[in-house]
Amino acid sequence: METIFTKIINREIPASIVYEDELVIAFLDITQATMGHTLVVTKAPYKNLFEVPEETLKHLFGVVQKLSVAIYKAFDAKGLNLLNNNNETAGQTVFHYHVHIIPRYEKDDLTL
Ligand code: DGP
Repeated sequence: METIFTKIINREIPASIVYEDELVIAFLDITQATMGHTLVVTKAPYKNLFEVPEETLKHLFGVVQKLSVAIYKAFDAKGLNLLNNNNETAGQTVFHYHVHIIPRYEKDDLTL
């Protein structure tokens, strides 16, 4: 099923894309829970963790690590959260697999 993230992948709606390869894409989250908040998304529209093939997940987490290091340094963050919500019960709102990279700053007042 087509999601808002598929529209970003297909360049049907704009996003600040920071990385892309054949399997994944990364762009700034529209909410910017903190400065630099980024989503790493599978290009295929898997709904959640339970649907993602292991090889794709391994690749995605390699990208998550590299981007986390780059974002941490670029924004001079003091900490960093990775977050992945699976299903509505767990707070998922876009049903297209993604991992949040959320840089943390002193006194940023974010509660996860
Ligand atoms: P989750 O609740 O884990 O499913 O997170 C979905 C995130 O997607 C949420 O933090 C807001 C973000 N988001 C929703 N629509 C858009 C959009 O059109 N563009 C961008 N860049 N982010 C979006």
